[in-house]
Amino acid sequence: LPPEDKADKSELLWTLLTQGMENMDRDVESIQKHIVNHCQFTLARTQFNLDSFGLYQATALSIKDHLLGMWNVTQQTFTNKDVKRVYYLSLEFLVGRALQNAVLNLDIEGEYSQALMELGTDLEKLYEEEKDAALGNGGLGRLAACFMDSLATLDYPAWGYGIRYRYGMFAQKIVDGAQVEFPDYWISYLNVWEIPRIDVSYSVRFYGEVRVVSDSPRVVEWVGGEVVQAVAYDVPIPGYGTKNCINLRLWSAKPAKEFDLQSFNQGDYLGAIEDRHKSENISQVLYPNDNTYMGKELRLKQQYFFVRATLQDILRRFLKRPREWEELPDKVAIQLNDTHPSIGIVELLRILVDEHGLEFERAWGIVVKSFHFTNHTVLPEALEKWPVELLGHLLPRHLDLIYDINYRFLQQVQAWRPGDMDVLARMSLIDEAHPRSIRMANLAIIGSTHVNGVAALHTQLLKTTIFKDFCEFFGESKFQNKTNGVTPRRWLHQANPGLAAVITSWLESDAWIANLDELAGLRAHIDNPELAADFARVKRANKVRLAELIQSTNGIEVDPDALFDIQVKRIHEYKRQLMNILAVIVRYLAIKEAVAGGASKAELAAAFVARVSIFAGKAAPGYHNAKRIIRLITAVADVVNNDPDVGSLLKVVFMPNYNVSLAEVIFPGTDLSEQISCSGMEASGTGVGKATLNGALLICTMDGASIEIAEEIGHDQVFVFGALASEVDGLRAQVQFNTPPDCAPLAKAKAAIRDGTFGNYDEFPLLLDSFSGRNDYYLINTDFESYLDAQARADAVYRDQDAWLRKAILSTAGMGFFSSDRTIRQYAEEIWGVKPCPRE
Ligand code: Z16
Repeated sequence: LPPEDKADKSELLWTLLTQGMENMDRDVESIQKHIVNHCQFTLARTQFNLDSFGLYQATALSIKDHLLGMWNVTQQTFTNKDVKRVYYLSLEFLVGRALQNAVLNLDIEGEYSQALMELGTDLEKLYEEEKDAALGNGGLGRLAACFMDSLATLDYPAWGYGIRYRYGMFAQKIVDGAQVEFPDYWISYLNVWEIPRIDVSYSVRFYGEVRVVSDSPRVVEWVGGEVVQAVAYDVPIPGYGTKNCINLRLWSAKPAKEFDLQSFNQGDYLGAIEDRHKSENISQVLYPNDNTYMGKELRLKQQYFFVRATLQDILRRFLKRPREWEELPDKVAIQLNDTHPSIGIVELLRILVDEHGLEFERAWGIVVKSFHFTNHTVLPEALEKWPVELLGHLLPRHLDLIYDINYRFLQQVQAWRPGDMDVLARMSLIDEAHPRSIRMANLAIIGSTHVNGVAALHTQLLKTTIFKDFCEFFGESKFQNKTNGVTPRRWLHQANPGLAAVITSWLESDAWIANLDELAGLRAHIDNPELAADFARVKRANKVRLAELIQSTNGIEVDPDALFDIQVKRIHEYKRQLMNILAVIVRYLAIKEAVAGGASKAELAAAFVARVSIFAGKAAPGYHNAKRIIRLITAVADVVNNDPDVGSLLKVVFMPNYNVSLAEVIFPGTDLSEQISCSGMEASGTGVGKATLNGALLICTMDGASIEIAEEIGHDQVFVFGALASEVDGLRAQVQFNTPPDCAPLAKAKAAIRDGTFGNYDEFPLLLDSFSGRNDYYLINTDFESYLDAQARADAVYRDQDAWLRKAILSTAGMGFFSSDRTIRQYAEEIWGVKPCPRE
């Protein structure tokens, strides 16, 4: 506290607050008292109504108290040192469960485990009581969560900002083989991890009009419309091996403080109350689209609501000391996670010009220096383009400013390439096609200092294709690569305690948890059969655990010794789950043919490696073809799993409701990880890192992060196939203008679907049409035989378990580079200019 705030408080209060919970006792007895206190006084439960969920909550509350002590001192340190902070702005944070993560990061699992055992319960069981915080769709949202873990662990002065959706990612059930969505009402009665900050609240305006206050100097104000209130909810994020604890601030929409007195006075009391509550809609629900843009007004409202509250909060913190506006980029770096928060660029400009009277060019200079932008996709259907009319209606002043920005920018472009009207049309913030729309990626590029892609190939594609003009205009140095990583705390230490223990014992140190490069030390033991035996034992145990889960959720019995072949991720045509299931059909038909030809059990076993094909992932509710793919997978599973000819040679499993917690069970039990996107289309992929870290082998195209992973772990470890990104355009043209026939195995698989082998569902003809002949945009036919060949190579290696284990160990050993700690350090040093700020 600054001295003047301290003045009216007693010395005793000051001392107690400073000591706070900082040095909370970590002994078993204190932990027990602390938990029981929360049972009695926070939750008001007694021995008569204390269930496991209550005990989980009390345990989590006691852990949160530890975190808050750390949190307070961390924040005070950042303030006292007046360091530059980084703000990570993301519409998504796919955090998952928090209890075990916090317990492990605090290194207090032993004490809690014993404390609870003596209270007659099992800490591991309590972990399972927690609902996932699923405030994200997939890769982009989980990346944000991994980044928060790394930012805290590396002591960076960072804040995350997001939205506190009441309904997170929908829950997926499979009903009659098809996806059905259910609401994820995750904050049921008390979210133990959050601190409501009713005092931290900002107003946000929508609609209304722009009024000219004076002509010269030109002063305008934005008035009228609707006003809602954003209230902060803080979630503490602990680091590993540090006493730093950073903050994730999530905004929730509430009715405005300045409610419409008039309608109250006109006597429409109930109507007025109703209107007030409509404002809460804004933070109700996460839009469930991954890699597709949906131009809904409510989504733009969410985006603006989010950046308006966040920027007010950032500026309030910045202005706590007397400052020049030019210092803003020295104290603040704002990272935009995709274009979703990019209207923030215009909002900061508006604040500086309209609210603080800065001249336009001066304000724009400060804005550009403060923002940085990450792109996560080259798919055209995912790029946000807001219709001019929609944006202008909701945010009239912002549309004016976008025109102003564009006018000045296009003048520069014109000076750069005089007479080139095409380049002007391409680089303009306005797409003139009907309906006219604002290209948010163009806005994010010209409003930021750095733009980055998320893997080497992806960044290269940005520079040479969709952002080529901008790269030439601004120069290459503005465009950087930051290859994605995953946090080894959640994805190895927490998810795979067995493998973590093996690694720690062979490296004779657990330093790898905070420095993943240490994994390379495993290579020194690669010829030691005992290491292979340890790897094999752990993998088998993890496969048994996964098999038990499959048994209980799907009712399917699978053999833990079979090859577990796994593709888990959002369902998308470019990710080609369809190609995977078609290859499964080919395998099934081959088994059937062998049986029909009279093959004996032994001959079958010699011809086929026993496999379990596991799928999981959600389809966006409006994405029909993705839902059809799920329908096909479940239909194939029904037939294959119940075919006595097949037995345990092949099982097909679609696990419902893929989420972070399920991923924590699946990746440790994976033998073969499918990363089979059409080349050039998966920006990075992050599941690939989680599987490989856990000793899975990769079957993959040369796409996204797989390329760099193959390089790091050694190409020998990887089953590569398919067209290269550089070949895709040419091959597509060929498919279009000189359509090749289906290759024989693909033709067979399609024929089996068509002739009803897997049932006669309406969806199947539509699905088949969607990728047949000239429609094969994702090059399934083109890559199919090469894919089957890669699968055959995987089978051959799996038969030689020593060879397989060697590759598995080398896979894990080479993953040091793919820690999100490395990624975050690169962002900090090469983009943000922030330094670690450990607590005093
Ligand atoms: C998303 O999850 C991704 C991209 C995007 O435009 C929107 C969403 Cl919601 C994914 C990419 O598809 C994936 O390749 C990448 O690994 C991930 O973002 C994180 O960068």
